[in-house]
Amino acid sequence: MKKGLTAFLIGLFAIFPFTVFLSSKASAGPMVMRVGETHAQDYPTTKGLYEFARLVKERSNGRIVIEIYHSKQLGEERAVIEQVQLGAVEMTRVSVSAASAYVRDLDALQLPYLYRNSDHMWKVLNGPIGAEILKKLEASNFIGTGWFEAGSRNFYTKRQVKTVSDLKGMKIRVQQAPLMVGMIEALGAVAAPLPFGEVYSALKTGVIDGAENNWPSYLSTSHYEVAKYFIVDEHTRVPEITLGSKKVFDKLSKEDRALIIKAHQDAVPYQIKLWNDFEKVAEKAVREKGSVITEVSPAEKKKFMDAMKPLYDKQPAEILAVAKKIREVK
Ligand code: BDP
Repeated sequence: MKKGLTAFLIGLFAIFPFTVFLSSKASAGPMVMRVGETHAQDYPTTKGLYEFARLVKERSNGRIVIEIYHSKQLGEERAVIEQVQLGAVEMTRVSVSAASAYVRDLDALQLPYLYRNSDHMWKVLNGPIGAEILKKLEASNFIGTGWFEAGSRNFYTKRQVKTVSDLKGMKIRVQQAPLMVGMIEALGAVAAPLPFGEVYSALKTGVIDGAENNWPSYLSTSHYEVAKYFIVDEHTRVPEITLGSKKVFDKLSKEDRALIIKAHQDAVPYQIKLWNDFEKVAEKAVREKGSVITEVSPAEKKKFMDAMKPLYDKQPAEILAVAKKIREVK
């Protein structure tokens, strides 16, 4: 018995330093930050995140590792945003629309027919207006680490839409964001705010008559199979945003925080390039697969724009003030 105890104690002392070594090694291991992403692994936005992760790893000498959970592995956007807000998930890349349900200041960046083109949007995002809006996210427990390109959005439907009045009474899926619901109502259509992953079956079963998105998403989700009429009305340009959890970021050193934000910024030109290339590929692909594409004349586009006026009229003064500043950016 005594012998046994001695052997046990010797054994314990023998492994003690080893366990201490192991546990100290574990705490000195890389800091892992998970990023939720709704799109597939090969989608341009997901590839932008991989570039961001590569830069973070390289610049932190492997101390910070960004892991990308693509294809909704962590859940639909709204659910992951809530996890990030609570600090249960470190980061997520979402559409500004999805995030706007939590931070209404973001509405100023997604109003219909706001930007002249992508360059104009990037001047705004990279300038003081973008910086100020990122700062405002902190009050809601988010750290905005940066933006990505997502082109412009268009309607696609199960029966052909050629004019703005054809949309009247149609049930159209939008993102779960008050501004987007308002946009559909301004067109005299019925808004169906649904998670992204539910749109295919809702179109297929006829629960909705249409949806709206950019060319890449129309292709990647196979929505073109169940809503073959696409109208190039370009009603809104909604940037993507990567959100970090303030609870998590507050534990980082100032330097590491800056390193992450800079790495995201430096991944942007790569993501934009991939985006622009894939937008063309996606457009060509859906045309070849039989989608019927309706171009919009300048006169008809003006009607789309005019239809959005009641939506603008409903916006709070602060949002309209930012929209005005955005329009003034040359
Ligand atoms: C895509 C965005 C994605 C959104 C989706 C949607 O990249 O983040 O979830 O639209 O409509 O363009 O929900």
